[in-house]
Parts: sequence; C-alpha cells; structure tokens
Amino acid sequence: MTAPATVPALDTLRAEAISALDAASDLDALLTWERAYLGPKGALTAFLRSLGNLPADQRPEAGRSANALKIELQATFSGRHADVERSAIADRLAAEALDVTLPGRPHPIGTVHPISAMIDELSDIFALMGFRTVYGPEVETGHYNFDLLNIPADHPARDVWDTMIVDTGAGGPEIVLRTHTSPMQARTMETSTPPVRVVVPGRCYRYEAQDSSHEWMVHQLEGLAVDERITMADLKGVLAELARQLFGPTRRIRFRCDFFPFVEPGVDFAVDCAICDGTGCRVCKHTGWLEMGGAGMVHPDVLRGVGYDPERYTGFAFGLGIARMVMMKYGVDDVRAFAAGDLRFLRQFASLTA
Ligand code: FA5
Repeated sequence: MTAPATVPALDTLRAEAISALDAASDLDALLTWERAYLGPKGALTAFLRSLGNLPADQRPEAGRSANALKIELQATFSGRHADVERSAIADRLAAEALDVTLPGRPHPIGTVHPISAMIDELSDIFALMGFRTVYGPEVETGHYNFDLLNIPADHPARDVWDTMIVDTGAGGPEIVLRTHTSPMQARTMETSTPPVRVVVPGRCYRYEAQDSSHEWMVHQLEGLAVDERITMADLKGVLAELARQLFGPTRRIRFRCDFFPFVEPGVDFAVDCAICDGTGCRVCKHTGWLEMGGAGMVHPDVLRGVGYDPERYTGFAFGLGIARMVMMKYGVDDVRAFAAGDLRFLRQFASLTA
C-alpha cells in the first residue's frame, strides 16, 4: 500500500533529494539521482501518484507543493548537471593539455644514396660533353644482352657474364636479368640515326660470389658515341676529362688491352688511385690503380647488326662500375657497404643532398 501523501512527507523528500543531489559529484551519479527522484519510478512521481489517497480538501495544497518541488528539483538538477559537465570538460582539457611552446621532435630526413648521387654527378659531367642520359630495361632479352653484341648463343664469351636467367627461351625469347648496360647500345642505335651520344646508368645483375669488390647487383654507366670519324683519341679524351672532373686535375688514366666481343680494339680503363695518389693503399689493393671498367671502339658487326654502315660510321663505347667511382672518390674499401643499409655508413654522405 502506498504511503499517504502529506506535506510533511514532502518536506522530508525535499531534504533527502537536495542532500543526495549535493553528494552526486559526477555525471553518472547525477543520472542515478534523476532516476531516483524525478524518473517515472522515482520518489516524487510516486508521491504525485499517491495524491489520490488524500482527503479531497488536502489534495490541492499537497498537489501544488509537490509540483512546486518538482520544478525546484528539476531546476536544481539542471544547474548541478551543467556545473558537473563543465568541470568534467575542464578536467579533460587539463589532462590533455599540450605545451605548444615545447620544441618539436625532429623527424629524421633521408639522404640521397651515394650511388644515386654519383649517377647524378656523372650525368651532369657527361651532359657538358654532349651526352644525353637514357635508361633501359633491367629484364632484358638474350637478343639485346648478347646476340646484338656479337655474342651468339653457344659462344664461350656468353659464360663470362654469369647470367641470371629468367626464362631459358624454350618456347620464345630467352629472358635474362641484364648482366651489363651494354644492351642499351643496340636499343639506342636501333631508334636513332648518328650522331649518337648517350650515357646509360642502371643496375645489372650477375650470379657472382660477393667480396669486397664484387656484388651480385652492379651499377654501371654505359657510354656510346657514334658518328663519322670518331676515333680512339675521342674515347681517351672523354674518359680523361671524366677522371679530371670526378677526381681532380692531376689524375692519370691507363688503358690496357682487353677483350670484349662487341668492341675492337678493347681496353680496360683505370684511374690512378686518388686516395693514395698512386702509391698503394687498401682501396686500390696496393696497385696504385683502380679499374673503372671496359671500353673500346664499337665492333663493325655491332654497327651492322643495327643497320649502320661501318664504312661510314665509327664509334666508341665504355661501361664503368659506378660503385668503384664512389669508392675511390670517398675512400670506401668495401663495395658491399652500399647495399647493406647501415645508416651510420649512409649518413656520412648526407651532405651530398645539399
Ligand atoms: C662489362 O660489363 C662491359 N659491358 C663493359 C664495356 C662496355 C666494355 C662497353 C666495352 C664497351 P665488365 O664485366 O668488366 O665489363 O664490367 C665493367 C665494370 O663494372 C667493372 O670494371 C667494374 O667496375 C664493374 N663491375 C663488374 N662486375 C662487378 C661486380 N660483380 N661488382 C662490382 N662491380 C662490378
């Protein structure tokens, strides 16, 4: 049975409600309070429902008082709710406060890889001598990597290049990872008419054991010049100028006879070691010289293979190891350092980005 609704009971309810509201210090507690006093099953609602039990003459007075209390409690609740919400926001802001005056944490910025920096430098040097920089595919056909370079299938010279074969070519063309940048000689000549002057930087791949001067991935720079009356003296002049630009005016260069099926005559090209000035050190393996690559006059068969008349045109070609040039320029004595990904090594070249 419902307790009789009387004005003294309402006074008690008011006192309880106000003190419970004062004690509710967070939003959850406030909502619990709202349910307990003002909600459909709350104490004040129960009081209003029990008004019918009062004698008729007391009902208007008790009803007015109960409604006035409801309005008072709702207003007090709203005020308190707003206060608690404001202080919750203030607490959260204080907890998440940022000190915008603190210095930022620096983000490490990458640097240009020394091999890439050398490719840029070489392209600039050769551009001044009239050479255009072009790029070719790293996955190449045996036709361009070997056949058009005067190295027919089954020729013993084909073994020299320790080829990584992608497809042996049983049902189509033989596909290889290019073993040198020389296939771009034929590709360039096929699509241009003399005069031709290009350099071709890029990666090449060889099935080779690694040591301090050999990697299985090699960066080379091919050079090719074809025109009327080009001679070995032009080749020598261009490579001597390269050595001077890269390593300084006192460098000497050396040509020694060498064999490459796609040049005749062929030479190996070396520069006297800039680290020890030719007296012998770790970088030049105590020889005083650093071999940069192969070179020579383009073989007449190669010119004929791309439709050039070897009676009218001659040319020179060279293929240089880019890592070797970086090693000599900066005194690096192990080629494996370039692909090892050791940031302590790479950061030493940070100024090359500037
Ligand atoms: C060639 O690859 C010829 N295509 C070069 C050439 C081009 C000759 C045009 C004549 C005319 P060779 O295999 O010697 O030649 O490589 C040239 C240079 O690439 C080497 O002197 C060396 O500097 C670099 N090189 C070759 N193999 C490696 C290797 N495994 N690791 C690091 N550098 C290498």
